[in-house]
Amino acid sequence: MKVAVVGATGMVGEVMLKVLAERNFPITELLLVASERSVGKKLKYKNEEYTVIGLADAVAAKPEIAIFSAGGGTSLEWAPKFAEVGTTVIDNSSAWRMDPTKKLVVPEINANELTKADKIIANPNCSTIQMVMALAPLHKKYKMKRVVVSTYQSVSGTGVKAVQQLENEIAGIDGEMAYPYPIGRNALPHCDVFEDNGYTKEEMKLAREPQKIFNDKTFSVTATAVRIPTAGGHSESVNVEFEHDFDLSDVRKLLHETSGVVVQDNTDTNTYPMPIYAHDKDDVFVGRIRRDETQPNTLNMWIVADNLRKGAATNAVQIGEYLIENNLV
Ligand code: A2P
Ligand code: 11C
Repeated sequence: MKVAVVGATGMVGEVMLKVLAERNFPITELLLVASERSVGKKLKYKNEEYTVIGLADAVAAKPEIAIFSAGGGTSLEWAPKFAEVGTTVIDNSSAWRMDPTKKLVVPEINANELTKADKIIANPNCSTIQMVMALAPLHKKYKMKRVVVSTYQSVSGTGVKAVQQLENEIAGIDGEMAYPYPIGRNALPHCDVFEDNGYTKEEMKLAREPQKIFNDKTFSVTATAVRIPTAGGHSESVNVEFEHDFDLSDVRKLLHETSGVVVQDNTDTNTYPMPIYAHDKDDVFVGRIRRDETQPNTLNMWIVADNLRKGAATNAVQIGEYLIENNLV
């Protein structure tokens, strides 16, 4: 496969290259693409040096697959240009996610919807992906009615500037601020921008994207997204009300049997998921699984994943793998 990585110099781009190499993605030619600022820069992939090229040159090279992580504006403008020359674009930005003509894919859940005609495929938001990975097997059996989620999101979700802000604060250095307030020793109930309804864009992604991924509007999600001073890895406290009653041991069994989900749940040994241990892992970790004792058919759990891995790069690469395995590119 001739593969382009658009946004290769960025934080997700770097993880994308790592994941592609680790999984031995079948690459015959690799195009590393970034903004004009980075053209000519050298990057390494599997110990070989590559020169960064611009978007126009990448389109002219007609790659079979282009994995984008270069912001929504770049995706809106350039994904259609790649699609026009026959490239299948897997886009990690929010640009196409809610477009009814585009699929929003978590491979373990709905890759079977993909066809050869899908030339722009959207990768969901990081906090959505880890949540739906744990909800999918439970929804299938017990049917969700309502989900209440509160997130604890790392600064890496915001980008390099935010990681730098946290590091500067820890080192006691005055520097550029990515957030309107200090993030060290703080918690900001503010991820992404505010919308007119008083929710943030991140919270609305958590509300809207799962319905599209499950192709089901019979359940609803309400969210509060909070930025905390962790370097990497998002955590979520999730409360789910089901239509049918469940058995806790069956919930654990279903999660345990789900590929890509790891149950870490033993209060006797203080075993529960935490972001430092999810770092650099592709799995979604679930723990603190317990019944909500205040109302029937309702479950509480704690979900953690590396937001740059399964939340972004790994999910995108898995979509690419599915396309290849099923002759869809
Ligand atoms: P560059 O490094 O040249 O700015 P991050 O999310 O870590 O900020 O990374 C964003 C990625 O998207 C980087 O690789 C960045 O390239 C790339 N990018 C940003 N704007 C554009 C653009 N207009 N055209 C192409 N790539 C872009
Ligand atoms: C965050 N979820 O942690 C964001 C980052 O829509 O892909 C990814 C934004 C997106 O702030």
